[in-house]
Amino acid sequence: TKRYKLAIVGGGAGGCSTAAKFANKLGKGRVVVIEPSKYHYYQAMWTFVGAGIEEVEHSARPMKKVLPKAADWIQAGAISFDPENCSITCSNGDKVEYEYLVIAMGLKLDFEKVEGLTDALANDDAVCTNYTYEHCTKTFKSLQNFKEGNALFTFPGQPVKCGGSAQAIMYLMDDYLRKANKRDRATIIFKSTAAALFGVPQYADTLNTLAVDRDIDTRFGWNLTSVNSEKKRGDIQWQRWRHFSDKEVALCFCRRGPSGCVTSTLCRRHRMACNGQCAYVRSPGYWSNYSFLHVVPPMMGPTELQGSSLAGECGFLDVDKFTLQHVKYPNIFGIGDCTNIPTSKTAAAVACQSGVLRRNLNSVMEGTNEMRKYTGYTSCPIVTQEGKCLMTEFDFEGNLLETFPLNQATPRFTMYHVKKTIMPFLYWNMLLKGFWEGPAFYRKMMRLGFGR
Ligand code: FAD
Ligand code: UQ1
Repeated sequence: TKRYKLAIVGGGAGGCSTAAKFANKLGKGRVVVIEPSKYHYYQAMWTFVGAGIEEVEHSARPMKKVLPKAADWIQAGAISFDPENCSITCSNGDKVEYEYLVIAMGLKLDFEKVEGLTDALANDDAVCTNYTYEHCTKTFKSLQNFKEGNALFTFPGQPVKCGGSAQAIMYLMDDYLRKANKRDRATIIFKSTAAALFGVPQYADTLNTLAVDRDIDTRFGWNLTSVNSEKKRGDIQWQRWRHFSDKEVALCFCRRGPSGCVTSTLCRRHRMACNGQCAYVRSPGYWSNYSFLHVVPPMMGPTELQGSSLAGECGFLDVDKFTLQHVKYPNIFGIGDCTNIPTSKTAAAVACQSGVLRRNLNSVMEGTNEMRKYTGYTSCPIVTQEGKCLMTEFDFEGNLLETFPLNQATPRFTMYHVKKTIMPFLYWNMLLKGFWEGPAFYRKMMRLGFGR
């Protein structure tokens, strides 16, 4: 058994930045990071890898290089938690006891939930996903191999990390096919469990217009349940996910047809005039075929938390969404994708949370209990073509928290530059080293201290 002042489970964006903040402060040998992976991944780059714009190797660095030297690293997974006795068992047999614990294990991709998907990803040239290091290079190959037919893009039920990536690769494929003079051979379809392209109306509006302009068909309320890659051109099965209430479809923009919402082209003029039916999509059956299929796998809370007193109902770490402190155990905090904080799961959210966590964990260690509150800040950059990006930024309520003094609801080259060049630098050199706690300071500065 090893004893530490602070144990951190996970060395991803959240774990690594937290370790950097506390390792020097608490001193050598007092902080441990429990993390099984040999490499740390900058996942936000995978969208570009899938589109053939970046090299996959640039998204990985050895874990040893990114974790702070002053912290110990146990290269193993945490397999069980005993929060009553402040101890953790690791997959290599080590037992760790802690005074304080930060859980930053990320989330699990649940490929098995879609029947046949694992097999199709391994064996069908037309099926791909940008959501793992191993698969994202295949996306570009599938794209290059595409000849004609349906190009389908899925979006599973929530929670989904960086939901914008599901459509970014679609816009990049559209762009690629146009440049290759092949766009007229493709029917591009976004088939989503959600009710709209985005949960924030200002951004959804831009994306809807864009989908109309670029002849992209959007179908809401559908969930991919199985992929049959044995058949020649592939068959996939869908499940009616759910019908949406009037309130939900207020965000959704109608496809006008003779009976309201049955045609497959979005109507720009009527997009606000939804009569509450537009989640009902006419379907020739529950099966469709594909010549290209980009899947966003279903996601779930870390398996090691399931059934423990740490997880909430949905299987994610049960923390207070404002303070990031565990609801039952005051010496435990959570950060990032593994938590049940109701905001869009992104590295941008992790950055902002890391500042709140630093202050609040310090307060608890010092016994002052002065707690800062997380606003829910998150940012999801949606690349809309090579050279253009929509930089979304918002809080728990969907209020905009935009950094730049421009209209961010317009896709811009400057924002593409931010996503492509500035973000990797910020991620590796600032966030992981504990120096980047989100753009709040710059946002306020740009507004000369006025506004949110
Ligand atoms: P992760 O960074 O995933 O780290 C979790 C760590 O926990 C991993 O290192 C893992 O090995 C470790 N772990 C797992 N199980 C255990 C265990 N049992 N014990 C110990 N350790 C364990 N975010 C943005 O802000 N902007 C973007 O543009 C963006 N684009 C994205 C594009 C794609 C394709 C994807 C997949 C994600 C994107 N994201 C983006 C989301 C972002 O990558 C995540 O939200 C972020 O990495 C979350 O950080 P985390 O620390 O919670 O989890
Ligand atoms: C961000 O802070 C961040 O973490 C480093 C990302 O991860 C890659 C992001 O994608 C974004 C958009 C932010 C937010 C920062 C700004 C300046 C909008």
